[in-house]
Amino acid sequence: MERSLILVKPDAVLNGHASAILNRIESKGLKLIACRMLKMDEALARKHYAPHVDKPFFPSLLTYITSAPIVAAVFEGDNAVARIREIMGPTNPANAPEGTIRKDFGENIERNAIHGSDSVENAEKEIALFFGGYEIMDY
Ligand code: IDP
Ligand code: MG
Repeated sequence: MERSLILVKPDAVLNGHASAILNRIESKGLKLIACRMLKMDEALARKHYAPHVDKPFFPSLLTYITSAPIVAAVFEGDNAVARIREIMGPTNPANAPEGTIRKDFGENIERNAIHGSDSVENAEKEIALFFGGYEIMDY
């Protein structure tokens, strides 16, 4: 069964939308199999966003993503990666369709409420990064 990692980002946690965002995914039939709350530090952010470290927006992204707690979760289901990307909407909330998480909870292209893995391969890497040494449920 396919798995995907999501992060409820600092803006959404600060605005009190963490459980609403998890519910958007759970209510579409994806199974919650791991969940933890943490504050990302710079080292974790640099690993998670490795493809973006040389981009002009990275310094701002680093400040933002380490600024407040996040909720990390793993969901499981058929086509979990693609289905969650669809439920999230595109990177920029301004371009996101009605009813997507980023449309309803995102503030701007940076503070866009949620991260979701973009491929099965990256999902496995991201799950190892956030849940290495933590329990993932089988039920
Ligand atoms: P994704 O989260 O939709 O996969 P990516 O291109 O992988 O988008 O970018 C990772 C994160 O970096 C975005 O979710 C957003 O928080 C931030 N980001 C991406 N592009 C920009 C930008 O042009 N300006 C500011 N922040 C950005
Ligand atoms: Mg991405």
